[in-house]
Amino acid sequence: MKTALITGITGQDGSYLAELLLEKGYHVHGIKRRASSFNTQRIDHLYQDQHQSNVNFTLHYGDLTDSTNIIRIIQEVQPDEIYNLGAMSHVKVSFDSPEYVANVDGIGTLRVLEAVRILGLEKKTRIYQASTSELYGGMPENKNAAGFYDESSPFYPRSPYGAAKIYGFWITKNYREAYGMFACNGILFNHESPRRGETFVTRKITMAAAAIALGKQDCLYLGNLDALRDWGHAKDYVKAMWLILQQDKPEDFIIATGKTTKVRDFVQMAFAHVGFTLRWEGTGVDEVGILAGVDEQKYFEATGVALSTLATGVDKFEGLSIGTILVKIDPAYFRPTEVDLLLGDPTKSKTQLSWEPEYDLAGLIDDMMGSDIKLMQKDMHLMQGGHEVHRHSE
Ligand code: NDP
Ligand code: GDR
Repeated sequence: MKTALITGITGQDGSYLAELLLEKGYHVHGIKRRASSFNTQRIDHLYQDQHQSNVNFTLHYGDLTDSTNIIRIIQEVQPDEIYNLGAMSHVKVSFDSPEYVANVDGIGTLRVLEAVRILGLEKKTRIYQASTSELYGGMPENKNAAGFYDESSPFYPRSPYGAAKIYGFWITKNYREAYGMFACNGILFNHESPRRGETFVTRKITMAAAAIALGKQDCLYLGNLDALRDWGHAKDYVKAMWLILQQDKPEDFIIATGKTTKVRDFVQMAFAHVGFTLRWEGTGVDEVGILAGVDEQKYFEATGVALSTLATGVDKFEGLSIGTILVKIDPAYFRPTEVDLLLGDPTKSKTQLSWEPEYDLAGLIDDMMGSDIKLMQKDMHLMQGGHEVHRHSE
């Protein structure tokens, strides 16, 4: 049985990767942070009582800012593979706590690599480092002739997060070259899922579209609608992480779909899932998305609710009718420096890893919307039963 250690196991990717490795027969160890309330919702279904026999899922308390704890856990676990996914991963928030992000996302990577070296595990333990398309910074002049970022495109990070992750990238490459370690960077472009954190733009949109369609929220406030992202599904991307560590020699790989979409169009597609068409009016901070039409059949298929009155202007839900403003701009979501466009070239991963994603953008949005409609309906049942449910759209 192979043994893997995942930092960031409580996050979106950590949870899918843990499922994948368990399916493959690994003993999966994960590092979780101590928090004042539970932060293990994404992996609670994997929990195992450690007193049982045949345990193959084990959690350890720890933090990437604490070398002593990283060394101790790696010594105890003696992992064949380490997936370093732990990070403060929100680009906008990294402008608020840049030093912390440098410590966790940058130096945290060094702590993992150095622990493996200190423990003499350089030849045993393979290391995957969660690198990111944010390294490219969306600089147009750095795209290749075909208009993509590829493994040889220059980096130009545009946030404290990107700057911290570039250190993680280079120190991983350096430990590979200096000490012959099997340490690889996966340069992953944006990937999303029903488990995506609620403050990333895709999840914020799908939760809001579901809540608005069910009459539970009035309006969705967003920042830059013109940003372009290469969005894939996290379930597909964790398969690539595993493949990267199964190769004969350590290398860095881009994982991307090779297609890019504007935030505005993602909004349109999410609302289309519930049969809503949006019309955009105004420019800049005054741009708004207005409800222009409703396909009742699609609404019924998505929500199970027959909506015979909304399209004729008789409000099914208070305040929601054709012409209602559903999307507004809040400049608070603008970033001091923005990454305008990301588009990755997955040729190397497709040819060398034989990696093929199962989801396209439409499939990803269906998955997220289906899940968020169920979530909102569950909230509404609880509220009808007299329970308090609080969700805030940050
Ligand atoms: P999430 O934000 O969902 O998860 C981050 C994980 O890191 C959580 O488990 C979090 O713990 C943990 N973590 C945060 N701070 C620390 C710390 N100080 N010590 C130990 N663990 C910590 O991110 P994703 O799952 O989306 O991403 C996984 C990795 O991939 C991250 O490194 C991210 O930067 C990178 N990445 C993500 C992409 C994406 O599109 N999703 C694209 C490219 C790279 P807790 O649950 O307690 O907060
Ligand atoms: P990103 O993801 O910064 O690409 O980083 P995010 O979903 O936060 O933003 C994508 C784009 O949408 C624009 N945007 C908004 N973003 C948020 N969060 N909230 C809003 O209201 C909003 N309105 C518009 C942003 O300006 C941006 O252009 C993600 C993270 O997972 C990183 O950890 C990872 O490394 C990169 O993807 C690849």
